[in-house]
Amino acid sequence: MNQKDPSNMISNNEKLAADTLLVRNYLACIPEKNMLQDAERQQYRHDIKALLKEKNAVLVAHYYTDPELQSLAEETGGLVADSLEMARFGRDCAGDMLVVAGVRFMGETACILSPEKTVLMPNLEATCSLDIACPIDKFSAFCDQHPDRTVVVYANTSAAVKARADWVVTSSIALEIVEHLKSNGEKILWAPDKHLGRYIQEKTGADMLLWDSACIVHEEFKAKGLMDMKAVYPEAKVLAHPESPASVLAIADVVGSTSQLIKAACELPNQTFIVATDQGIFYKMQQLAPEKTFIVAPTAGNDASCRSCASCPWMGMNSLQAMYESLRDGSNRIKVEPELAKKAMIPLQRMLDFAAQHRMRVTGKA
Ligand code: CIZ
Ligand code: SF4
Repeated sequence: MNQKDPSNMISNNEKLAADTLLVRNYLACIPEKNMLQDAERQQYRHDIKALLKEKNAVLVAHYYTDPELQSLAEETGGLVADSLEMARFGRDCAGDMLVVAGVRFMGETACILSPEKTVLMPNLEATCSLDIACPIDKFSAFCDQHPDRTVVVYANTSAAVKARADWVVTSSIALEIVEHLKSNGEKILWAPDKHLGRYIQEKTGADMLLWDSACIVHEEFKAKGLMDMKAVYPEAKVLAHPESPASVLAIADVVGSTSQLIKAACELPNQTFIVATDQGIFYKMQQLAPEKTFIVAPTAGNDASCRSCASCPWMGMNSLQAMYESLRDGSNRIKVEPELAKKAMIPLQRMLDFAAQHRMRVTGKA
C-alpha cells in the first residue's frame, strides 16, 4: 500500500476503526484497576510473585504498561524497558518462561528470539494499530512492486511482516540503521509508521518510500494544544516520541524513543516536562527524577471524544487479573510457527548485532 492508493487506505482505516471499537468494548468489560480493592490488588501481586517463582518465570514489561505491572517486574528481578531491551533481556535471562506485558508483537519477538522458553502474555488480543494496518498480503505485494529497495520494518509488526523484511528496527536504533543503509547507497522501503518514517527521512536524507499508517495514541497529540500548554508552562521542555505528527515534533525540544526520552528527562536541568507519548512512561520518569514534574501533552479530545487520551488501549489490556490467570493456567501462550520464526529471526538478529556493535562504538562496552 502507498499513499497514492486510497482504496487500501479506506479498508485499513475501517479495519482500524473496527478494532478500536473492539478494544473499547473489551476494556469496558474488564474490571478497572482502580476498582480493585487494595486487598485484592495485594493478593494478586502476592500470587503473581509466587507463581513467577514456582514456574521459574521472568516478567518483562514495557514502559507503556500499567505502573502496577512495571513495579511487579522490577520487584521480581524482571525488566521494564523498550521493545529492543525487552527482546534482548528476554533472550539472555535465565528462566524457563517469559511473561511479556506489552503488545502482541513483543510476545512474538520474545518467542522468536527464545524458542526454548515458554512465552505467555496476559492477553493475546493486545495488538497495535501499526500491526493491524500492515497486513502481510498487502505488505508483501508492496515489497514485490519495489524489488530495488531494502525493506526496513519497525518492530511494531507481525512475525510474518518481519519475515518479509531485510531489517527490523525499533525507534531507539532506527536512525543509526537507516544512516548505515544510506551510506551503503541503499534505497529504503519503510513500514509501517509514516510519522517515524518521515522523521527519519528528514534526519538522514535517505531515499525512503513510506507505508501509510500511524499509531492511534501518538497521532492524537496536537500542535495547537501543545503551543497553548507551552504558554502556560514557559519553563517546561517538550519531550516527544517520533510516532507523533510532524507539527508536534517541530515544537519538541527532544524527539526520541521511550528510553531516549527517559534519559532526557533525567539529564536535562529543567524541572518541568510536557511529554508526548503514552502516559505509562511517567512511572519510570517519576521514579528516576522524583523531584521533577511531568505533564501529559494535550490530545485531540477528552475522555469519550478521545481515542486514546495518551493511553494505548492495547497496552491497557495487561491487567493484574489477566496476568495472574495466564500464569496460573499457563494460558495465552504465544507461538510463532518455526519456519516463520526462522525467517523473522534474520532481520531481527541483524538489528541486535548492529545495536551491539553500535553500542560498542559509542560506549566502548558491549
Ligand atoms: O520500541 C518500543 O518499545 C516502542 C513501541 C516505543 C519506543 O520508542 O520505545
Ligand atoms: Fe502500537 Fe501506538 Fe499502542 Fe505503541 S502506543 S502499541 S505504537 S498503538
